[in-house]
Amino acid sequence: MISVRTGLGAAALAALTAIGMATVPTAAGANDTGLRAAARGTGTKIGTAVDMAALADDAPYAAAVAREFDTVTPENVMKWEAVEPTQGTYDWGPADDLVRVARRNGQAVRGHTLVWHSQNPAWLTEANFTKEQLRALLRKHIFDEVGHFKGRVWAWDVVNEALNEDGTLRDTIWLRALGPGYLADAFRWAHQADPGALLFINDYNAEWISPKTDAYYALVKSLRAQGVPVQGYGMQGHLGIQYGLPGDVLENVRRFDALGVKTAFTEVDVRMILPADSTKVQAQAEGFGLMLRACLLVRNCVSYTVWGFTDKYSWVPGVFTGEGSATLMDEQFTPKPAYDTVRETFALARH
Ligand code: 9MR
Repeated sequence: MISVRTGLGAAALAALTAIGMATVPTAAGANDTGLRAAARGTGTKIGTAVDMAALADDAPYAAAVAREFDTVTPENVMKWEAVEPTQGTYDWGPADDLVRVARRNGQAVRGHTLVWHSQNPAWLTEANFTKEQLRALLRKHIFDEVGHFKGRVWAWDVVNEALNEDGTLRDTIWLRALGPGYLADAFRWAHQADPGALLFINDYNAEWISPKTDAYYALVKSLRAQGVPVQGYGMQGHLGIQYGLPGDVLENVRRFDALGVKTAFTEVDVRMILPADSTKVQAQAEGFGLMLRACLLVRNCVSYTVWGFTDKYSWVPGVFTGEGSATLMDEQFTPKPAYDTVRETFALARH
């Protein structure tokens, strides 16, 4: 399953570089190959977040998950509030279902996420526990969850969204209880629980060069220098075309790549202010394309994951009022230009 990038051929590199900001022409006819086929041989897996209710109830959705993607990420069912809603009582059911489906489909699983400030169980509060107890709880959570899925999860988002926009550490229950050492501890515990899993740190607004990504880069560098088992860093990739598309994604990814860490785009979607029109949809395709191109142009970008592939189940309209159309396919699963861009960009990188 796990392929190692051996470097793009010179022709593929030249082709990718020459595309610049333009989108790739759409191939005529139906998508008889799909994204999964297009990504084969590039060293980069194509993935999606999966909505478990949709997977169970919507057959065309489930078929598309199997056809189009090499990896799956549980959109919600591996988060702490989902796996331990009552303290001491685990519910692994939905997450186990996803792992089973992935196995049947020959897909790798990206585990998401172990340490976060959000979607924690209601019982997990600072009022209920001392700092020492919180440290013990975090350690137990990581050992229990990573241990439960040992050998079945390819890569974990160990720590999610640890940074503020100004590059300081986010003030969370974990920073307050454990201090900044919680980052190294979390990775060490996860590595002990499953030495075979790839361990990622993950964040949003991480795609372009900024105070946040300068700090992100410095953090990854310093953790690695201390021997902390951080094998990769994630760029979530939630863009909105109304803000303009970042022109320095490749430059940013390259500096991390030079540290010898793996890159993953982990939650890509490109939203717009509704209603969508053909200009916006074209800009969206460029957004998907520029992130994938940056991924394919560095040595070690192991996966490019979209945060859902159809507008039918996207998180975006529920959170950003008046925005949407953020994914590769509309609500009827009709591919948009972004789908073709992703497919053709992968196809150019095959070697
Ligand atoms: O897509 C997820 C949505 O269904 C949840 O309600 C939400 C809760 O915070 O989390 C969403 O996924 C987030 C991911 O876990 C971390 N990065 C941002 C994603 C979008 O909010």
